[in-house]
Amino acid sequence: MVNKALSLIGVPTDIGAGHRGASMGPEALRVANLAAKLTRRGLDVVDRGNLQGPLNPWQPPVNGYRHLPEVVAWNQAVHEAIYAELADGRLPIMLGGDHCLAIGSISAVARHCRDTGKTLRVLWLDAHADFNTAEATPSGNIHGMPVACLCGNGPKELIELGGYVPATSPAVFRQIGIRSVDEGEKRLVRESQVSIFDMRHIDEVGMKRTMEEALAGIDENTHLHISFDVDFLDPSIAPGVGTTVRGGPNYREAQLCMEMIADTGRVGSLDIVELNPAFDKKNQTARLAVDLVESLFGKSTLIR
Ligand SMILES: [Mn+2]
Repeated sequence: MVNKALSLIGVPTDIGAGHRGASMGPEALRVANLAAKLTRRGLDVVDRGNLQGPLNPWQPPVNGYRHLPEVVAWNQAVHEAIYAELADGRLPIMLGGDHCLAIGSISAVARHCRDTGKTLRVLWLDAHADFNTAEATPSGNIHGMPVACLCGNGPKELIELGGYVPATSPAVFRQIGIRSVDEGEKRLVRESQVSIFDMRHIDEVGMKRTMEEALAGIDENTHLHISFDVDFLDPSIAPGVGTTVRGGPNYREAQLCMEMIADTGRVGSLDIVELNPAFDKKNQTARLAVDLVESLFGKSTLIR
């Protein structure tokens, strides 16, 4: 049975991204009525407002990282906020913000799982593997590095953020929808043996079997964290992201993905990241994200 007490936490920053604008994501999700739509599903939703942190100084990389001190500050705030909600028995939904913020959120979820003896499983819905390092990154943008950092491969300040190194391991991740991996990153992904269901896999076996595989082994002790990068979706339906990559899941595939996750009843925390209203058309991508999140919390055509 999924936790019915939800807390929305806005994190208005694009500090780890290569384009400005994801800082407007939390407000776009609110404008698209996220809280009211979840409340209508019978959930107890509290909007905690926005976290605060440093402005984006828009500087070039230093030693392979852009804005590292600012990324650390934002992620510390995220870690504390998410950990507090989980400790309070609530289900946190982080409204990003760019994907570097998953370092703070997932390190907090991993810490909560250690506290409570739960088994963590992370579903990483994304066009990108986000497994870059300072050596492999073409840009220095830390939103391309969160999975590596969470697995202990990154700058000390970020890998130590949750007080436990590494915060988690490649074995907890299932990456779905991947279709853009940088050259150096390909080797890192392979060496880590992180489980990736790329678009070719989805093309070959379909979304249904892909999700059965990604969800295999989940039991009543599993804490399921969903890290939903909106660029997971095909850009024809979701133009409001900074880094579009064509050939993503279509509307029906995305719905099936969310519905099958909902069916497990094990969702314990969620990130919604990389929504960029500066690239969107009349907030359509925010509305689509809200629609999919409703399905993630059990909206379906029929009573099942
Ligand atoms: Mn991402």
